[in-house]
Amino acid sequence: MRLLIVDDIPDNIRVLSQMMLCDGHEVSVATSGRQALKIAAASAPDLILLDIMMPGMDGYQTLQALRADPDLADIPVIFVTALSETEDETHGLELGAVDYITKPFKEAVVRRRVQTHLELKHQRAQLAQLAQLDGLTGLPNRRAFDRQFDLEWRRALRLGNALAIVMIDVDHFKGFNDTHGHLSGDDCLRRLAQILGRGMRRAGELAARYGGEEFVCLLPGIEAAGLSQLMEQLRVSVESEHLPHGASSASPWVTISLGAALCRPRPPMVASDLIAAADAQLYEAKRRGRNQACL
Ligand code: GH3
Ligand code: MG
Ligand code: MG
Ligand code: MG
Repeated sequence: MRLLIVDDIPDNIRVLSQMMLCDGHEVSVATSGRQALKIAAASAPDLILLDIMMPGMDGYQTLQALRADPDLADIPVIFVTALSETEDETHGLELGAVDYITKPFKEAVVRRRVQTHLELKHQRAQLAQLAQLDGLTGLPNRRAFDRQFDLEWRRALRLGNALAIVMIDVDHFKGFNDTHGHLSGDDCLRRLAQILGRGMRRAGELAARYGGEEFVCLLPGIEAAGLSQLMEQLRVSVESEHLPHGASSASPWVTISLGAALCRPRPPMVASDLIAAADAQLYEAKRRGRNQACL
């Protein structure tokens, strides 16, 4: 794990660095608040050990500046300081420090506390990642899609770029479940997720599970011809897996219907308009007999 040690007194830095290096951590150091902010931005440390009394920007101000920067706000900070009054400590904790250690400190205790906060940081990162994934298929989930869609929508609005989404629904999936059972249905969804995930080739393209047996693809910067081609590729790659269906009017195999919408976002359009348009096209693909794409 990467640690940033911030203290204006080189001897203090040396003592802390040696302890942390002994525990196998990577260490970078800063001797002022300003320098700490620069290094934190450049090296994204997992934890910061921060002195309070420093000339110029003190530790409290440094922590406030970290909290104000969305890229740095989540880095846990432990104050390591000679200030031992109750008010100093509560102030530091109120500002958002995860811990407060007073000098002179006991080495073993500092090492243990650092270890604890690094573990917590690691667990938080794992949870944050899990919260973005669909448990069945491993694809990004609806929450991840919504977030990415919002980002891409605003980017397209700003730059005048095209943005497309494709809504995908498995044909007669209720019949599939009734015929093969829900566990086979789950396997089928996993296979489809793999195929759709592999179909995303360009940077920024995303396939997600939208819910139930519905998937969605987010395609920034794509043009109509490329979009039609991609949808046909996805449709064919699913059908040619030859997953036996047995209860579909569309094909002996498992198939999907696709509906797409593409636009260059501009006011007063909103992101949900694109979803609604793709949904309407999906409905049309179903109406025309399924196993096809509409744009
Ligand atoms: P259509 O071609 O019109 O889309 O017909 P359909 O039967 O696929 O449509 P409908 O929405 O009636 O049924 C969707 C089915 O998908 C019903 C539900 O049991 C099944 N389903 C949704 N999520 C899951 C899942 O996670 N696992 C399994 N096995 N089935 C699911
Ligand atoms: Mg100091
Ligand atoms: Mg459905
Ligand atoms: Mg369906």
